[in-house]
Amino acid sequence: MSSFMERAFQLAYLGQSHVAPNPMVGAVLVSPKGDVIGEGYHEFYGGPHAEVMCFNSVKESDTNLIRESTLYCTLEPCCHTNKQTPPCSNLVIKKGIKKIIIANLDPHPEVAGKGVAKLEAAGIEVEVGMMEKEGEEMNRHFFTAMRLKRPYIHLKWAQTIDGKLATEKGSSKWITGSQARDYSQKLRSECQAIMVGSQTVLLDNPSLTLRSIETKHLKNPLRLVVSGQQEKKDFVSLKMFAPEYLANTFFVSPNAQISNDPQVIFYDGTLKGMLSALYEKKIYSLFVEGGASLLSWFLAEKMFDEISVFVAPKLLGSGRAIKLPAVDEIAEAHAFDFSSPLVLGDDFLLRGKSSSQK
Ligand code: AOF
Ligand code: ZN
Repeated sequence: MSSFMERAFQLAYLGQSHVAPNPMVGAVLVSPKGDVIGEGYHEFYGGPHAEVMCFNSVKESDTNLIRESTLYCTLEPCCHTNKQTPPCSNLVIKKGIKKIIIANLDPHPEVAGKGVAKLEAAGIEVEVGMMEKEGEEMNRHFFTAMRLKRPYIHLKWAQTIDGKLATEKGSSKWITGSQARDYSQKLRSECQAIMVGSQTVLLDNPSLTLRSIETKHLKNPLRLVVSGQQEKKDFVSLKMFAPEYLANTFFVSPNAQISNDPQVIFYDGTLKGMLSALYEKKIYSLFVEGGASLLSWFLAEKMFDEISVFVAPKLLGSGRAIKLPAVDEIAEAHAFDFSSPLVLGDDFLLRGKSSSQK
C-alpha cells in the first residue's frame, strides 16, 4: 500500500540537512494485519541506518510478528562493508521478514541491485519501484553524485527585470525583499554546501548561514569560496572566517602554493576538475549563489542541474549580469522548464531545470 511508503518518505525527509552526504532514507514495518509495528529513518550522517532504527523501534510484544511482516523502505538496503555502519541487508535477512517493498535501488556502485539480489537469495520477496519518481526527487543530490561523480548543482541568483545582479560598483543589497530572501535560505538549507566567488565575499561580506524562522533549527551547509590566486589573509577579517564559522568554511583554489592547507580544496583550474575535487571530498550538492562571473562559468559550460532566479520589479539600466557566449538565433537559446512561478512579496521566483533534461 502506498500510504505506508508515503509514511516512509515522511520519515526520510526528517533527516534532511542532517544526513548529507548520505541519502535520506525512511522505513516502515507492517504486520500481516496491516498494523505499523516499526518506524525509523536515517537521522544523521554517521548514525544508524533507517532499517536499524525501524527494527529497534518494534515493541517487545510485537517481535513475534516480524517474520510475517512487510518492510517498506525508500532505498535498497545497503550491502557494502567499507563504511561506518554494518550492511542493512544482513540485518533484514536476520530478522527474517516476509517481504520488502523498495522505492529506489541504491546507485552506489557497491550496492546497485546487489542488496536486492542478496535479499532474494535469502528467500525474501522483493518489490522495487513504488514511488520511484518521488525517491528520485528526494535523493537527487546523492543519486547525481553516484551516477555522474560530481555534486548536484543548483544555481541561484536575484536580478532586476532588466537582468542585473548588481550595480556596476557591485552593490546588490538588496535587490529582492525579505520574503524572497527568507525563501532563499530555505533553498540553501537543502544543499550540503553553499558556493560563492571570492569577489562576492570581499564585496558583500556575507555570513552564508541559515537564519530564517523556518531554517534556524537545520544544520548550516558548508561554505565554499572559489578563489583565484588570492591568499587567505585578505579574507580573515570577514564574517565567514569568524571563529564560530571557520571550521565549515573552505577555499576552493587552484593556487598550488596553498594546496596543503587543510582549509583549501585544491583543483586544477577547470570546472570539471573543481567538481571532481569536491566529489572526492564527499561534497554531493552545491548551491551556487554568485556572483555573476561564477554563475556565468557554470552556465556557459552547461554544468548545472537546477536553477532558481528571483526577479525583482526594479530597473538598473546598467550593472553586473550573466555573460554567456552569444547565439544568433532565438531557436538556439538555452530553454528552461520552470514550475509555476512563486510570488514572494513584490518579487517572484522561477525555479526549474533545462528543458533538454526532460
Ligand atoms: C541503507 N539505509 O538508511 C542509508 C543507506 O557511511 P554509512 O555506513 O552510513 O553508509 C552510507 C551508505 O549507505 C551510502 O553511501 C548509501 O549507499 C547507503 N545509505 N542505506 O540501507 C540507510 N542511509
Ligand atoms: Zn544500510
